[in-house]
Amino acid sequence: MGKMTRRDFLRLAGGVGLSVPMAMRLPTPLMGAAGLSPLLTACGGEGDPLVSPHHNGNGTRFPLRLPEAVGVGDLRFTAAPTEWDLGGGLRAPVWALNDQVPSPLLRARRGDRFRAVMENGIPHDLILHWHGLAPPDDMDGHPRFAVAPGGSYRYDFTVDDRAGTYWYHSHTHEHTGEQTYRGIAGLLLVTDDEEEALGLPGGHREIPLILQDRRVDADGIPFFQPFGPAFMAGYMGTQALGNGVRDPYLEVDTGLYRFRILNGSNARIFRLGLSDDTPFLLIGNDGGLLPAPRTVSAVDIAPAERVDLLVDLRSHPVGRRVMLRSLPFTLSGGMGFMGGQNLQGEPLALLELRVAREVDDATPLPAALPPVELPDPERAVRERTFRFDSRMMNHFINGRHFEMERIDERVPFGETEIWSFVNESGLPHPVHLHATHFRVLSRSGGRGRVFPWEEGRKDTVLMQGFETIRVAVRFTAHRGLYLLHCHNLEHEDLGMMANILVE
Ligand SMILES: [Cu+2]
Repeated sequence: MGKMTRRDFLRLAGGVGLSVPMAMRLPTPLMGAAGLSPLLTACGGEGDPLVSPHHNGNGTRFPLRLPEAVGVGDLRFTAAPTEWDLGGGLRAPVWALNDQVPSPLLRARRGDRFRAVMENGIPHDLILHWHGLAPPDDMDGHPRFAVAPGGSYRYDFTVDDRAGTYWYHSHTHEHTGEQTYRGIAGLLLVTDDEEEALGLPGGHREIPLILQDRRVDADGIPFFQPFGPAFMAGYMGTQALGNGVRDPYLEVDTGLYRFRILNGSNARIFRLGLSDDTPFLLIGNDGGLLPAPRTVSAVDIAPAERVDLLVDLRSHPVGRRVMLRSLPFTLSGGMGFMGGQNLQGEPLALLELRVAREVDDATPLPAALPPVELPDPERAVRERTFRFDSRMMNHFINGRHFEMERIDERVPFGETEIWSFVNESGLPHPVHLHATHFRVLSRSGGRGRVFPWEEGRKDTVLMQGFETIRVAVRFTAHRGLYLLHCHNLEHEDLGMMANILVE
């Protein structure tokens, strides 16, 4: 099984007119199921598989899976190719941890010791990253620690992170997109005393939800075969998955629900809204609870971003069906096409809520949230600028591709700095920083404002076309080599990533 090198990737990136021998270079025990025809069709033939009979909720829906959570004291993850039921017995080839898609739902308390062994049974190198946590650098999943097929990696660190909706996924250089897409990604929920004291909805009214899009063939089977435009816009499809289930529904009662939502897509941005205009009470994002709850009718969530939403269904009649949708939107800067179609911003039905039982639920809405410790821009001692540029299927930070051993920035531990992320193209980039959270100060150009879901602490911020985003940053957890990168996984895999040495 050949490892796809950067050169292969670039050759694929020239993929208009992709030949069969080239396509056969794709890594794949999974190739058989998807076959070559969807790829070839997508490259200009008739019957574009993007127009799938499975998308947008016109047909049968399938029950959302809500897996039991597991603790983090003694985990063993076995990564391996397997099959997964997408709903209704439609079995798809995946790469999974412990035969589960998404990967096992983890729950930790602040202060827990996190111990895990990852055994690599997929035909690629592999390493796992705990997205949003700030562990020591050799525990963070930097791609320099990726292990070969048959190898294993041991994690042992203390979860010293604020309560929040974190997640984990593959971070193998040049393969993050493919491995995450094929199934290696899961949620990691952290709680602490502060959060518990709020009495937020729990039990069956706390819904961990990973939203993803998939490109599927005529049988509804997802496949990962990026070609030309996907290396610019990122890899997108029109089949929505919720917790690994296609076109899911959830039976709910007339209560107050907490949805802890991750956009686990490679490239697609969702604008979340409910079909009957029930508002969201936004209480959290990437960095845990917000400084204050905010009522919003829609929330934008880019790949790797998370939102924590309360949805009050107490006045909904039994029998009502409400669709969580991605609403249509237009990108600032205007680019999102794939294969000639503009998928970014296309509407998508994500999860249908079916009100099935009437109950009395007296759970109070939180009037206030605990204070959030944030870096103070008044105390900044330095400014840095990171220019994100995309040209000819290539993606750069400050004019450079990622190199495993090159240190791109040296940042003093504990000092507050102002960083500017500058987008020099029309492509959207969700910018992600490891090892700490930042505070979004301003956005100029493009949408020109900071949104309610960007208050508090963030580890990923969406920078649309030609926007500049200023953030305050301070590393306070560990010294070591960490990463700043675009979380459009195709951009990341094509080198839009930089090494940050905290010293
Ligand atoms: Cu990007």
